Amino acid sequence: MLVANTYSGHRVLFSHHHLFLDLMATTNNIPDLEFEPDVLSSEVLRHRPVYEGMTFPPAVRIEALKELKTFQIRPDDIFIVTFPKSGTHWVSEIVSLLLADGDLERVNRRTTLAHLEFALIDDVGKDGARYCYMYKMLQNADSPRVITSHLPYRFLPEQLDEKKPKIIYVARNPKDVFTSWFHFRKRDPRFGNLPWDEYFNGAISGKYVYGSWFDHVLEYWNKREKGNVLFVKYEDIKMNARETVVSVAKHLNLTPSDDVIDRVVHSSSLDEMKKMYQRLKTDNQGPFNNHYGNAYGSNSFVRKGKVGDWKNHFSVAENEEFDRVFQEKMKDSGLTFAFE
Ligand code: PPS
Repeated sequence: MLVANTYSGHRVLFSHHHLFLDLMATTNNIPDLEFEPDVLSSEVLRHRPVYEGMTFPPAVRIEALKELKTFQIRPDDIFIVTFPKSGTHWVSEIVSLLLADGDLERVNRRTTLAHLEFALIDDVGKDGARYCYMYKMLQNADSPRVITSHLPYRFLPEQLDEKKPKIIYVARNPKDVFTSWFHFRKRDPRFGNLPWDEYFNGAISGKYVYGSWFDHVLEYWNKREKGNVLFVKYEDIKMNARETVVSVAKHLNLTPSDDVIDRVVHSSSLDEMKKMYQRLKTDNQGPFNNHYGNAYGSNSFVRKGKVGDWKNHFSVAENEEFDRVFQEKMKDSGLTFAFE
């Protein structure tokens, strides 16, 4: 087995997000990195795999999706599941801060840097890139593991039903999800410069990775009555972060003091998270911290953080079309969102 700190000097990258991770700094406390002996060609790395009717980012390999079904769940695992751009990093930070009693210095972001289904890939785009699966690293991680994923439920490990770990599903109004994603994609040259209107048509028809926003969100919405699933809305955190922090803590059977709650609310605000990612980059902390700093610049996962940014992109006609589709797909679900 090859351990992380034998890779000093290598550059490792998440191909989906095109994230460069320097493995130069100390790599203490990081689960073992076990790179596969075979290599990936640049062709594979451009390819978006399709599995059981769904398209995935290049860093998600079909064999991993198959193996994931038997991933061993621990009852104290905490899953954060989202459709992309819905607040994954925000809620990961809230959960991680709660686990660290609100102490920023003690926060463990090791397992939240990527999604369960992703592979770390070195030298993306070059023939001979090697890969190592996130879920294999998670197998060795300390408990409690905070595990993030964009997977629809049917792709998640089978043991979820039996072990019933806590799941937090984060949903965001889809107009802002697509707007956020549009900006994120713009930073990745492999997507080309897709103009907004073309992007909009693909997004509304569920053409991109992880499929239809509507299907994704409704699947988890319909599981919300199950005791282990907490359904959280991005806009609710924006409106009243404290209330969300309290309900997340309750869901995780944590009993933080008022002081801890205050610190969690403070440190998970947009401005504080921006500072935190910038600091991680400046401090050149281990690879898992550098993920944040090096991915598309220091503010990769903290951009505007607003409700209603879609208004800067949607035309009147697009908005009407979107509202029609939204009404149709969501009718009878009882699920509503704040759009501004
Ligand atoms: S990813 O790539 O799917 O994991 O992205 P994800 O983390 O789910 O979503 C990124 C968006 O979440 C916003 N964000 C926040 N908003 C408010 N407060 C805080 N603290 C916060 N942290 C992240 C981030 O800015 C992205 O949204 P946009 O609209 O692009 O700003």
